[in-house]
Amino acid sequence: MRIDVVTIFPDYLAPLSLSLVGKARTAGIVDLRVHDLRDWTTDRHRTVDDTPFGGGAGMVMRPDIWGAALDELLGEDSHLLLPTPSGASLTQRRSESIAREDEHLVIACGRYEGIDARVAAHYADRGVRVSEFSLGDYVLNGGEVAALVLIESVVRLLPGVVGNPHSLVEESHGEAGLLEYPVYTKPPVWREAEVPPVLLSGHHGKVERWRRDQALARTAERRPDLLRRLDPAELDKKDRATLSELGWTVGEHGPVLPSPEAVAD
Ligand code: 6GU
Repeated sequence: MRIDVVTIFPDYLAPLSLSLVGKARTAGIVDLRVHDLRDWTTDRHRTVDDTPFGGGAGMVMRPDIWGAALDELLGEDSHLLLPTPSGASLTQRRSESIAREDEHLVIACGRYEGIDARVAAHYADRGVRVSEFSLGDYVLNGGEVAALVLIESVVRLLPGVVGNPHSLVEESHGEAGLLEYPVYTKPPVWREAEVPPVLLSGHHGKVERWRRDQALARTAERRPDLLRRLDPAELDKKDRATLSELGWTVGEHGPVLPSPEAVAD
């Protein structure tokens, strides 16, 4: 996969030489290049922004500078990604489809109040695949951290990057739609806290059941929104018993937590 990142802070992307992504680059699995947007400016001050039409606080990034950069970097089969707090949330399913389908990503990191809205519209009109994405419901100073997040989440899914592909299966936000169960290692007693005995039992079936129950309980507690989205066909009798103990019932469309009023009736 080829990835081009455009930013006014190329140094922000330095961590992409480290760890797993750094190794994927050295191994030739990903060809990643970081560009300074100011290289496409033509004035002495290398200006990339201007005041917003309609007034208001802050500055907006100029479409002409972005247009010059993106015309040069986008090819026939590129996917243009724009990190913005007003984008659709990045999910594991999105990262998986990018890792599976895209050959070339161009990530345009905005700063200030964002990039002139005509830029995304223009490339979409020209037939480029354009996606505005967000990391979540909070505001960052620019798209650089979001680019790091997107790249790490996609690159680790490329064939040959993660040593044991099985470790991609059971983790949180995997196909089961549940958060991951808690994990433990040696020593078996640490500051008087013991590892759950079932994990030392050597009984594979019991370990699997315990982990599934822990994943269900954690998801119910921390992410009830994810639990509601589970397909009831994926829930067996023991899953339903565990959920029932947690106060949930499995309806036609998935698990539901009866409201206190409904219980009182
Ligand atoms: Cl992608 N960009 C910015 N600036 N803020 C964010 C974000 C992105 N996602 C969440 N907050």
